[in-house]
Amino acid sequence: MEPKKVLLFGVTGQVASFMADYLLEMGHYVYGVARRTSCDNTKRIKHIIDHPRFKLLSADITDATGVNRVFLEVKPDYCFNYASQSHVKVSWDEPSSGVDSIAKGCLNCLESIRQHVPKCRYFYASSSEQFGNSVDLDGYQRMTTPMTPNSPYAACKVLAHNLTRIYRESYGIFAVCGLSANQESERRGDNFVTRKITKYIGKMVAMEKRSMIAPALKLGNTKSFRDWSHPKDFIKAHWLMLQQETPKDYIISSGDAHSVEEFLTCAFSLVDRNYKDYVVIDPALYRPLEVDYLKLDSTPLRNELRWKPEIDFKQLVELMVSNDIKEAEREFIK
Ligand code: G4F
Repeated sequence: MEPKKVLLFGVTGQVASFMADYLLEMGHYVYGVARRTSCDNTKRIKHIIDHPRFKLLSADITDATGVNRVFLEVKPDYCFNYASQSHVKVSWDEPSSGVDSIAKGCLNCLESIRQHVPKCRYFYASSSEQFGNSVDLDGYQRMTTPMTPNSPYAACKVLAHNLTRIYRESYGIFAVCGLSANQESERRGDNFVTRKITKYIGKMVAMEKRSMIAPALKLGNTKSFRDWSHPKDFIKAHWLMLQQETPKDYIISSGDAHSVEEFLTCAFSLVDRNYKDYVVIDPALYRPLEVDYLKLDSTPLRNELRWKPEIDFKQLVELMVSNDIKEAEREFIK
C-alpha cells in the first residue's frame, strides 16, 4: 500500500499512541493532534516525536475552527478519533466536558470531513460502556443489544456513535464505529483500576525490598466484570475496519469477562501475595451508577475481517505487573 496521511485525534492518550506506533511501522504519515496543556503530557509519544513521518499538531477537538484547520492542512486519507474525556467516574464531576469532547468533538470531525475532505475515512472509538447493564440472555453484548448508558460519559458516547452512523447514511461518508471493550496496558492512565492495581504492586514490592510498608490500596466496587484486552490487538482491528470496501460498525473484544477481584487475585499472585492483605474498600470510590458485567461478542469481526486478539487476560496482567515492578524500582533508584 502507498503511504497514507493519517490524522490521529487524542495522540497523547493510550490507544492513539499505540496506533501511531503501528501506522509508522507500516510506513504511513502520522499527524497527531493534541490540545495544548500547561504541563508536558507527551510521555506516551516521546519515542516518536522526532520521527520523520510524525508531526504533532495543536488543536482542541471541542473547537470547530481548530478541527477544520487541521483537516484542511493535512487533507488526510484516514482519521481516527480517540480524543475525549475517557474516565467514566470523572464524567459525573465534569459532565459538560464529556458533552463537548465526546459528542461535539465527534461532530466537529464529521462536519469537517463532510465539508472539506469527503473522501477521508473516519473511525470513531465507541465504547462498551454504551451498553450500560443491557446483556443478551446468553450473557454477551452485541451490536443488536439495546444501548442503555449508565453514566454521562456513556450517554455522550451513544450520541457520538449515532452521529457517526447518521453522517454515514445521510452523506455517504466512510465513517465507522469500532465499539471497543476495555483496553489496558503499560501505557494506561494511573486512575483506571487495572493500572492503579499494577502500579500499587510495583510500589509495594519496591518498598518491601527496602523494609518499608506500603499503605493500603483503596478501591471502589471490585465485583464488576470487564472484558479486558491490550490496545496493540485492538488497533489492528481499527485499521482493518477502514480498509474494507463498505463501511460497517464492529465490536472489538476478547469475549472473555473477569471481575476486578479476579484481576486482583491474578496480579497479586504474580508476587506471591494475597490481595486481601493489601486492599481496603472505600465507598467514596463507588460510582452513582455501575456497569456490572461487560462481555462482548466480536464474532462478526473475527469471521468477516479475520481478526483475533493475541494477548490473553493472564498475559495482559503479567505484562502490566512486570512493567510496573521495573518502573517502580527505577523510580526508587532515581
Ligand atoms: O478502570 P475503570 O475506571 O474503567 P471503566 O469504567 O470500565 O471504563 C473504561 O473502559 C471503557 C470501555 O468499557 C471505556 F469506554 C472508558 O473510557 C474506560 O477506558 O473501572 C473498571 C471497574 C469499574 O466497575 C469501577 O467501578 O473498576 C471499578 N473500580 C473499583 N475501584 C474502580 C476502582 N475504577 C477505578 N477507576 N478506580 C478505582 O479505584
